[in-house]
Amino acid sequence: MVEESIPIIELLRKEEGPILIASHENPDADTLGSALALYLFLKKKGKRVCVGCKDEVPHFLDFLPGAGEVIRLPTDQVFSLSIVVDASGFHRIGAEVKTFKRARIDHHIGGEFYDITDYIDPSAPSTTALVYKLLCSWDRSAIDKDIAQNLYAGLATDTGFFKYSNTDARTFELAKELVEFGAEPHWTFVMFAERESINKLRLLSKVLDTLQVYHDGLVAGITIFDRFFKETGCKYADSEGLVNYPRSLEGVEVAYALIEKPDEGLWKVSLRSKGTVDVAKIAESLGGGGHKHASGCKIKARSYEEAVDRLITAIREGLEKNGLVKQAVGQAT
Ligand SMILES: [Mn+2]
Repeated sequence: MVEESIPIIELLRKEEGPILIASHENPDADTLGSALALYLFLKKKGKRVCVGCKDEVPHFLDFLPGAGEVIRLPTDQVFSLSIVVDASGFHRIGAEVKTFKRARIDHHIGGEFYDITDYIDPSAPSTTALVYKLLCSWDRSAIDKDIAQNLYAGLATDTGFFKYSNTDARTFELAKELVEFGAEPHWTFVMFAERESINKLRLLSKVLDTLQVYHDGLVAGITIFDRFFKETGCKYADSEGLVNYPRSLEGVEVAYALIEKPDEGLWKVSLRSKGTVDVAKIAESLGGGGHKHASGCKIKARSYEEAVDRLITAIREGLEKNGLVKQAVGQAT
């Protein structure tokens, strides 16, 4: 294997001041797995390092090695260098970070750039895949079971447990190496798939009742009203992954989940594509972003009807671009 030079390694090697590794808000396994793996590695290298997240570590991620060491953001501490992982920029941390230098490690297209030391590769299946490359180039011998487990969790979940279109031979090669370092595939799956609470299943039941289908079954979506959380005792983090239910319908090209956030006066949207339609472009047209097959945005609207209307209009434009539906008569081109 040819070792590529990764500039952020030199930056980290020289860094003597306190370092913060930050996940994005409402963390998933890729952002938190990346942050924890890098944090555990840097600790071994004798660095002064913290791992931070705006939110409390959610139940579904509490098994990640080192999860108990995550500090809540914001904090009064001033950092010399802060790195945001698996996010398009520092705004995705959702909390203020006091820092002299900033850097980003990510596999999203676009986003903010802070310095040439940013390590961004949209072809990577997960951010943990990039962190793994970074750690291998720096010091393979310092990768242990806990680090590998964090990296594997991000890789497994960002590929839908090796089912999504970002899964290829390199993904399995990477998974194999992480398993050789001690990551446990079965245990990881059990931790993610077989620890649901009764509250979460009650939430699912309410959410499935909201299923809507548009454009002859090409589009399907669900809505998670804020009252559902109150009625079931669920938290916002429990909405993670629910978009996969409308996605599972036969014939669907674009699936969405619309989540009411009355505290912010907006609706949060998760979009998924089964392959043809680029949902990153749809999200971008609404001020968001993401990948071709998974993206998100926020819609400011006074009512549910207005939010759905704007979302379905944007999705329709995406379908038109791919020739899946005819352009409406009289519509501007
Ligand atoms: Mn990711």
